[in-house]
Formats: sequence, structure tokens, C-alpha cells
Amino acid sequence: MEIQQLFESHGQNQVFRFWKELSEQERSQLVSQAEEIDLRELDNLVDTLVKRKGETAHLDYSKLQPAPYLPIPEDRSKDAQWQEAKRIGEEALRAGKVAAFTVAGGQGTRLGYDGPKGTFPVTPVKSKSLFQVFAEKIQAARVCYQSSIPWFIMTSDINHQATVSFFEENDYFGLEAGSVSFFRQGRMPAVDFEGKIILDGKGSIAMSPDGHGGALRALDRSGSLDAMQKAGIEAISYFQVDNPLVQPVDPYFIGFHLKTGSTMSSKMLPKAYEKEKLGHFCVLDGTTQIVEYSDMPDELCALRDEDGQLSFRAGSIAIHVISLSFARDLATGGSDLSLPFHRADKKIPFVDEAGEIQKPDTPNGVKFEMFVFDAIPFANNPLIIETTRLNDFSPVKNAEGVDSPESCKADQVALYKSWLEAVGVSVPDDFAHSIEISPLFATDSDSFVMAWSRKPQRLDFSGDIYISG
Ligand code: UD2
Repeated sequence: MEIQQLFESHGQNQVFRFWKELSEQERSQLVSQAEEIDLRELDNLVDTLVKRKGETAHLDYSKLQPAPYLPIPEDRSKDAQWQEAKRIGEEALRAGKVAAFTVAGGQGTRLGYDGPKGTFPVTPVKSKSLFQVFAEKIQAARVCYQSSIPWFIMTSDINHQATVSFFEENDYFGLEAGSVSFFRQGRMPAVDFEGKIILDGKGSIAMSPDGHGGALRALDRSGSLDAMQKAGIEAISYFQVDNPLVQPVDPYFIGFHLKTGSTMSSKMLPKAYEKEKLGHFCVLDGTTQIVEYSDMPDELCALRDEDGQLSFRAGSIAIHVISLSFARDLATGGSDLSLPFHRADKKIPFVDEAGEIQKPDTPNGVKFEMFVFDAIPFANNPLIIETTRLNDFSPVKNAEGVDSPESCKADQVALYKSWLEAVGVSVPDDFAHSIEISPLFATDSDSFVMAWSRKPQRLDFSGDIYISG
């Protein structure tokens, strides 16, 4: 069979070693998995990342500089530059030039939650899921800008069906079904430390999602870029599934992206502490890039300016605006523009020679992932703007402690308290309950002030408070 010969010629014939024992159906499943694999790409990854043969580009950390960013003014409403950006962003939103895009292909293993992460209940009073929060924020923006604002969600093989079913069961949380598009990201095979593709069943290759950087290829392959182009979209507002405080379409951010002619823009926060798990915005030889927290040397994380601030303080919170034309270049531009793969050593279940499934206790193989932020070095005028934590970032990543459901709920309550205070409602000091404000009522402090003036409410602080849309 042709495919077997092809694998043999790349030294991967072990993939078909149980062939004779497989049923017709198992054989065709194995062949279709095998056909997904680009063996030339894999050979190259095995040489460079697994066997570390030949030239592996090492980052010269001594040349790394902190990347400049646009700081957020104390009061954006009094800053002409920020107001102009907001006007441009609002105009683009009203003109239907913006799509929202969520990457939701990850497995959420750290959280210890089984379902798709977007289905995780996250709000303090109503326990709305992450997906519901985003859906309501997008709905609010559609009403505000009288515009369709399509929403694209990238899933992976592991959670695609469960994600789509969740939306169907919940009537798309009030959004029109056709205005939400789901597509699967690509997969990569896992290999052992010799570079051999691992089987996790006699007729099944150990495949895993190719990282959020796979979004660019998948946007193209799924026809989403074409659909966006047809709809007149110019800017893709990108965010991760784990962060309910994100503003899915922020007019200031979109406005700055358009106004400066950037093709990929990013939001930053000053790191809260040296080792906060955020990528670092850096410049190397004049090129802006993100160095992931796990790759950043401790001494650079700890380096401080004369005024005591962390030098490499600009942390990436994985919120970007990407121009549609740039996304297309990256997806189809060939090797000149292709994103690099990163190596992750993992414990990967495998079938042994006897055909038994084994679950190793220590890493036994390598998974390959692309990161979307590796596109930044290819971007024109990559812009970085500062935001504030309460208005944009409180992810749910760990079961407890930092970035946990608990800390995220506390941040949501703190945000809503600040909105109430802005309209002169003071929350009693001994208030021991929760507050939640529906995005359908307001999505930020400004819209809360407006909504409150139209619909002021008498709040009873003897229990939880929920302000609905
Ligand atoms: C990510 C960033 C980190 C910082 C942080 C902020 C990376 C490598 N690091 O860290 O620098 O910005 O977020 O919260 O991204 N995903 C997919 N498909 C995949 C893998 C991931 O869709 O194959 C999605 C996943 O569903 C989630 C997001 O990407 O929405 C982040 O993935 P993560 O949890 O692995 O990244 P994390 O928290 O280590």
C-alpha cells in the first residue's frame, strides 16, 4: 500500500506494525490519521527539535531588550490620542469590519476539568460558563454597534463535538446560530525520543492539537478566512477561552491597531511579580517578539530599572488584533512566513510490542506545538498597548491559588464593585456576598454609568446581587 511505503521511506514503518490484526474499519481509521501527517515537516522537526541535529537557532539572551509599549493614561476619557483610537475602533465595529475569535482547542488539564474549558462555570452568582460570558459580551456589542460581529471559535478534535452540542443545548445563549462558526484546529503526531511516531492503540496514532499557532492554518483550511473576507472583515479580535474578563471587541484596541497600520497588535500588563506566567514582550535585533515565561532566564525576569520597576515587565495576556490580510499571508505564505514549532516533553500513553497500552510515569515522548504570538516578528508595526487587570485579565487556569476559579470570581466582584462606586452606590464594608452584573446590562464602567442612569436599581446587600440585562 502506498501510504505504508511512504512511511517506510521516512523510517516510520512501526506505525503499521499491527496492520494484520486490524479490522477493516480500524485500518481505514489508521490510514486517515496517517494521511494527516506531513512527513517532510515531521522529519525536519525530529532533526531539529528531537535529535537537535544541525542548526538550531538559539536565542542570544544577552541581546534581548524590553519591548516598548503604549502606556494607558490615568483617565482615557481625557486623552485625545485614546479618544481618537476609540472613535476609529467604534467606526470599524459599526461598519462590520471586526470579527471575534476565541481559541478553545486546549484541554484544560491543569484545571482538572473534564469538559471543554469554555463550558466551565465561572461567574460568581449565576455560575455562567465562560462561553456564555463571551456570548453575552458579543451580543451586547452587536446591539451597541448595530452590527453583526461574527464569532469564530477554534476547537480541537478532543472537544469539538462537546463544544458544538453545548451551544446547541443552550440556544447559542441568544446569539443567532449562523453567527457563530466552529472549526477544528490541526493535529500533530507525538514521537518518542528517537523520533518514531507513537501509537496509542494498535490502529491509532497518538495525535494532539498543534497549539494555538495552528489557528492560522486552521482559519484558512476551514474556509473561515474566506468567509471573513466575504463579510468585509478587516480585523480579527483574538482571545483565549480561559479569561472571562476579556473585552472580546475593544474599540480602543481595535482603533489603535487600525490607526497605526499594525498588522498584529497585542495587549500587555505589567507583570505582577517576577515569575508571573506571562510571555515577555522583547526586542531582539530590532524585531519585536514574545519570549515565553518558561524560556526566560531568571536573571532577566528579575532585572530592574533604576526606578525599581521590572525591566522586562511587559507581560502578554494573549489578547491580539490580527489583520485579516496578515492572517492570510501567514496561513498561505509558505515557509518564509511559517511559525516555528516548539517541543514539549510529555507522558504519552503508548502500545508496547505486545499490543498492551502503557501509561508512563515520566515523559517518554515529544509533542509539537505552534504559538500564535510567534507571528509577531513577521508583523508590520507590531503594536503593544497597556491595559488594566480588572478590565481585561483574570484567567482560570489552576484548580486553586493564583488564576483559579476562586481568584477569578473575586476579581469579577471587585470589578462590579468599582462600577457601582462609579455611580455613587457604596457597597458596605462588611458585605460578604457576591455581585454579578450581566454583560447584557453593561460591559464596562462607561456603559454601566449609562445603563444605570436609564435603569437605576435599589440593591439589597443582605444577599448576593445580580443585575440582569
Ligand atoms: C498562555 C501564554 C502565556 C500568557 C498566558 C496568559 C502560551 C504558550 N503562553 O499561557 O504567555 O499569555 O496564556 O493567560 O500561549 N489552545 C488551543 N489549542 C492548543 C493549545 C492551546 O486552542 O493546541 C488555547 C487554549 O484553549 C487556551 C489558550 O490557547 O485558550 C492558552 O493555552 P495554555 O493554557 O496552554 O497557555 P498558558 O496558560 O500556558
